[in-house]
Amino acid sequence: MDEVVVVPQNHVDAEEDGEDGEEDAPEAAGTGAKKKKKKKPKKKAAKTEQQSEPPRVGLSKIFPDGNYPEGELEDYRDDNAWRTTSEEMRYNERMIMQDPEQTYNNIRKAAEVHRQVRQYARKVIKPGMSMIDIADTIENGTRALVEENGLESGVGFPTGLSRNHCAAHYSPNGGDTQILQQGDVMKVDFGVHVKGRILDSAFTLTFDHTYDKLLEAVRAATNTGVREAGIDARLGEIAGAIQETMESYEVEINGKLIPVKAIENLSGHSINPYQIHGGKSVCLVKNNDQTKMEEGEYFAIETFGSTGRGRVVESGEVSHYAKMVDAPRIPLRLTTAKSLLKSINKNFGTLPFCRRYLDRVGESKYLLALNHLVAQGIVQDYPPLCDAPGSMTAQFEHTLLLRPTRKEVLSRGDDY
Ligand code: HZT
Ligand code: MN
Ligand code: MN
Repeated sequence: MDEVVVVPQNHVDAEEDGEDGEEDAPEAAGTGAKKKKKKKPKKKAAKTEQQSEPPRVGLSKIFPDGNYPEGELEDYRDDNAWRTTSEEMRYNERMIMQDPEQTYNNIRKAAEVHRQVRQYARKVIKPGMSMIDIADTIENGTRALVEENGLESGVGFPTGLSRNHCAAHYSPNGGDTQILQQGDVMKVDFGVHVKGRILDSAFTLTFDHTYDKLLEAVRAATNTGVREAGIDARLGEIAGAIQETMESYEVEINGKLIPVKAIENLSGHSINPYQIHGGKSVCLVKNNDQTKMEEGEYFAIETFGSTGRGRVVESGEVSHYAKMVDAPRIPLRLTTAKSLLKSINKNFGTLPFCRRYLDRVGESKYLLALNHLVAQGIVQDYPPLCDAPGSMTAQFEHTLLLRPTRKEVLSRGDDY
């Protein structure tokens, strides 16, 4: 268990103890866009507090004016280039920023939480740690920084810690004893939400260099997807561009060259308030989907590369669940299922949850009831998704927003 950390009151600003070779100040700016030089100590930003280690300082303390950093901005191209300077589009955005339900500050706060939590996660996650300790590290950081408050703000979905041939949707259940290994390729996929705006972003961790090329392929493929996304962009064409980037890479394993494959049955997705899958899917292989991205939509652009078949199947014990957004409202005869559903409604609504989250809100011996809710079509289960045993899979994922004036890559950081 983590201890509560006292916030340092008289912190030394990194700019003041200007020793060369020092780490940068911890306030991770969203992008490289406004990177500040630290040569000349200029007027300091009036920051009252800085982040602690482990991260436990709520972001409203670090950004007291309530304005969170913008993500990486990208102008639209070609037929949409006019949008960036359009007076009408800029007016639309001012209106959106004034509406507390619509303002980009919600998702930007979630994005800043993600950057700060993952910066710490990248530093402390090491082989030998248990999967439960890793999940707790990420989730305790998220809950503190986002200032968790019922359904108003908190964890966006279960922390995915899928390893090796498993690509997605493994999170440890209570009692899991698995330990992270030196040779593992682990996808760290976690979510943060503020007023239902879900920030969904993922990266891949390795502890030696064997799979560097695999990670490079997937990082590049995700960046291709981010670049090709835009208002009126067709989902099938984005997929083709992702596949082309991914499959231009190969990785050498034991002296053998293995082509990197885009996993054909995984996809990115649009995101609606309190709904992780908003209805549109961005596949990773070329297809004829003519569906277009539209103004105002949020998208999780995620790609997965594999040294195996490039196809996943459901495998292993389920951890992830979510109440269906259009769940049938049927009378439940099983009283344990009825009571569990009440607890799900109260604690998660339609946000995805996992068995550990049921444990922590005081539920126990709920498996029969939970399976009943799944069988009734009220709750959906999301089993782990794995390629062939012995293969390796990697993932990178960003959340972006198609603003009227330009694209904003919310989750971009200095790491990916
Ligand atoms: C489902 C359950 C969760 C959405 C993608 C994803 C993690 O594979 C349409 C396209 C969290 C997320 C999701 F608990 N899934 N992103 N990050 N998993 S998905 C999907 O089910 S549905 C992709
Ligand atoms: Mn994700
Ligand atoms: Mn996603």
